[in-house]
Amino acid sequence: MSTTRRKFLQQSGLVSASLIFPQALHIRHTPPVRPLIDPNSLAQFVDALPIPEIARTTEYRPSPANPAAKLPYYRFVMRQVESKVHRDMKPTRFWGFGSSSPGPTLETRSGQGLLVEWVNELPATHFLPIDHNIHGAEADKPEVRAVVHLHGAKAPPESDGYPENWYVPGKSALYHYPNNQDAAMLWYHDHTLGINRLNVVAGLLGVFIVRDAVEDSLNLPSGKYEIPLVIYDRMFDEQSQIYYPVSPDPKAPWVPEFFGDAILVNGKLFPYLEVEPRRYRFRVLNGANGRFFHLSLSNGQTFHQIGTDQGLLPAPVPLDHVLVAPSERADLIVDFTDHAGEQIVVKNDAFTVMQFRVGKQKTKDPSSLPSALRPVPKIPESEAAKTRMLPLIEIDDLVQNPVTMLLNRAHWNMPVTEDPILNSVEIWNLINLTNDSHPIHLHLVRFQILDRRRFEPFTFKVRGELKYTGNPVPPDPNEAGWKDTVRADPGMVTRIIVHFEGFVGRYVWHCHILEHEDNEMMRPYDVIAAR
Ligand SMILES: [Cu+2]
Repeated sequence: MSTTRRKFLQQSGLVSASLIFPQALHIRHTPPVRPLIDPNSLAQFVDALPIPEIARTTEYRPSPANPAAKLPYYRFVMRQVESKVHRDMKPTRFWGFGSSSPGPTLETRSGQGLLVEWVNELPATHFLPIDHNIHGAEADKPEVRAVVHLHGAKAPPESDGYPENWYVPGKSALYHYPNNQDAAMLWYHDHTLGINRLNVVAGLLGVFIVRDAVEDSLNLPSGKYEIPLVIYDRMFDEQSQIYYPVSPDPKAPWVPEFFGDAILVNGKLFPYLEVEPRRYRFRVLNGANGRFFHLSLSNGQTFHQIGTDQGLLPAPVPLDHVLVAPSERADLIVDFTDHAGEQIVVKNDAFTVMQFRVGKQKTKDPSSLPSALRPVPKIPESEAAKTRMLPLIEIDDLVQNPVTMLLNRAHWNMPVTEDPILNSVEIWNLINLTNDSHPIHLHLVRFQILDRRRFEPFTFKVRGELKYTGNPVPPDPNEAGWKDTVRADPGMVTRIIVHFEGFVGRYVWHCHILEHEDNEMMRPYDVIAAR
């Protein structure tokens, strides 16, 4: 069947669904060589949800910023590991940190800097299909390369995991995270130019939590009642090994999106978690390459979102579904108090993700869900020193299959075009001329969403004029906090307002659909010193 994505959309009437859920798009892949495991053939809820261990250290080393001060030093080793995704599957080969994927969780407090030595002890060959046509992944580059970025961190440029700063097995990099930022759930993952999508699918990701006094004062569920849920999709062959699809052209195996049919939570397929009938705090991360999760509970109960990418919202937002784009975080409070003895399934639309088994025994719950969390003062638009017009573009071949995707019409290796001045405020207009929703992420900074507004793409393409066809739509209540990743929906101009704080230097901004990012949907940007 040679249906292209566009024709499929037109035929199926899925255009509007695809605006938010790009997995509704039809993607052209060649069939896998080996048959795949059908997750629906496996028993559900036979494995307990694993919770990544908290990293511990007793070692201190001098701070690069102030050698008189000593900072906790951690050594995280990237290596090939095996783990069972499901009771009835064979062990799966992963690339993890230490002995697991997701790797150990790092926890720290706001203002408590730390050092991580990210060590590459991966094997000499990659087990996923590299496309040597992709910029940065040419055949003369070593096959196995890695560099770690801490997503959401306000880190100096030399510790940000710049995609070209990759290194090979046997090498390491010592990064300094000052953590001068609010409590939030960050996450670390590979960011290597040209093979990022493959290294993350292989398993190079983990959670990093920053805490602060504001969070402490709220009496939220904590300790064993606060649980990270790292959710991503994979495909497995009948040997239980990770399968990553390829295009029909063996010389150019890149595929424009990856959607697996097996949804893993903390590395397990269909896990269950035994909970007490009380409040829990779930720190949800969408760690998928391209899948947007639209999560709900099978009993229809309402839950509350208290935080987003860069920490707490002004107030809890009651929800019965939550949409989480790749790399977005949702900090959720779920109250099981009235559900003793029930079994509640987490659904991703029609699909099963995991199960909560609520105990029958009543327990004390000293935690609270405050009605106000913290102020998030709006940055006034009048403070913006500059407004940038940044089109998101997809370039297709003659049969409308995507060939590459661009930000601001520029390729990775072209000169820097975004160069905000340190401590200045800018408004970025993300003008989406494609049919996909792109989760756009800026390194270093946090930002606020101003609005999204429908426009006429044709007029913009031909005359470069923005002709709006709708009214500005404010961000959803659960987006009305500090963000570092924003859905730029198709046919919309998404406006964000950014205060460029922290450090001068070179960073990147990119689409967090990793197949897009690897294929040119990433640009360097410079924070420059005021003259
Ligand atoms: Cu994208």
